Amino acid sequence: MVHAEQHVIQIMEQAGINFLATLPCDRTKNLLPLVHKVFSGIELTREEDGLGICAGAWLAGASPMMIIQSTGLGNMINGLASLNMASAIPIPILASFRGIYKEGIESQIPLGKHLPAILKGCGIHYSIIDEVEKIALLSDVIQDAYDHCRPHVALVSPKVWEASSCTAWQENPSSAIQARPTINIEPLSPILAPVMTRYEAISSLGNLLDNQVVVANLGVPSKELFAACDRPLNYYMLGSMGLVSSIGFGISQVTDKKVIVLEGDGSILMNPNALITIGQYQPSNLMIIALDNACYGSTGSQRTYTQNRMDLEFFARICGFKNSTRVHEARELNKAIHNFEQQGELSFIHVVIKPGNSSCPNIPLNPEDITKRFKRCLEK
Ligand SMILES: Cc1ncc(C[n+]2csc(CCOP(=O)(O)OP(=O)(O)O)c2C)c(N)n1
Repeated sequence: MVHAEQHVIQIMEQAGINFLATLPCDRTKNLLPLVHKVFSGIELTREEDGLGICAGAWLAGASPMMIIQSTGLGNMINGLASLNMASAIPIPILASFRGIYKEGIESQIPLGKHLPAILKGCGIHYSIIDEVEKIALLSDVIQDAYDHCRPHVALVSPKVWEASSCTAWQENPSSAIQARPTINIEPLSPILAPVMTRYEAISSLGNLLDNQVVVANLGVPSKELFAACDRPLNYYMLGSMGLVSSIGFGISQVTDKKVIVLEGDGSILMNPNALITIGQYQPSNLMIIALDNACYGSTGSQRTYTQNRMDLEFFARICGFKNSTRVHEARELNKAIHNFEQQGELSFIHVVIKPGNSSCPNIPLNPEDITKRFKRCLEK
């Protein structure tokens, strides 16, 4: 007899899924080891991060899907709306629907009870799979997400797995009992007073770009990149603050091209999970350029914590970016990028810059057009 878990895998295979992002729920603990054997993918540390990673993978030509706990949807609403819906990026999501069926954890109940109404209110499509006989609906969920380039959530009740005799999770003993490697950090160079503006740093990139992908942080950084050197291989992020490195990472998992991410300090501090996950996977074609003006430059230059104690290069190092450097001038920045081109190793460049925005106009393209133009060019 085919378990519910095997049935889900068959549906995913038939639908052409080839990239996965997951975060565990107790109720999917038998499904997870099985799907990770069949599909390549990423084990997440926060669900919203998965939206960025899957969006990047899709932009580069993959067919991603997410498997999460329904509580994670609470962490994803902004990403679903301002990235997937605004830019017409598909994502089918299997969410283990907690808080509604034989729930033993009281804290699951308030969100679970209201989740369908929350999704409906946000215009996010969902389907409820509350019986094992309804698993085939997952196929429609995946097809709808891809046909209409939008998110579609399958809320899968714990009842669906109840009768399954699958015990896959027990076959995977945790390796946590083994000794773990210690991380030694070499002393880092000092953070000096900034001399360059963000626009000067971004403009200096222009001459170095050939067929690399560039993904730019939301707000003024995207506008400045557009003004300095617009090209179809630039992806301008217009919402989903914190997901720029996640998108770049997702792209790097599917393309052989070099991927450059223009990060911001506020953005990294909003989603440090992105660097944590990237450090685990060590994509050799990814470079993150962190443009650190120690403030939320795009919204009025309110200070961020990089002004004091929070050293982004140090943080990147402990996340696993062995190849990192700190620069203050355009000449050093260009040299660091050149080194990345030569070495082909996961890299992090901490660029210490002055606050201040140039007076660039808005990008005259809507999110959907930016997405279409970029995807077409990347898939060529
Ligand atoms: C979830 C969310 N919170 C707040 C904002 C408002 N916002 C837009 S850009 C931005 C500042 C980004 O700062 P940083 O990443 O350091 O880039 P900078 O503009 O300084 O280059 C903020 C707070 C938002 N768009 N989304």
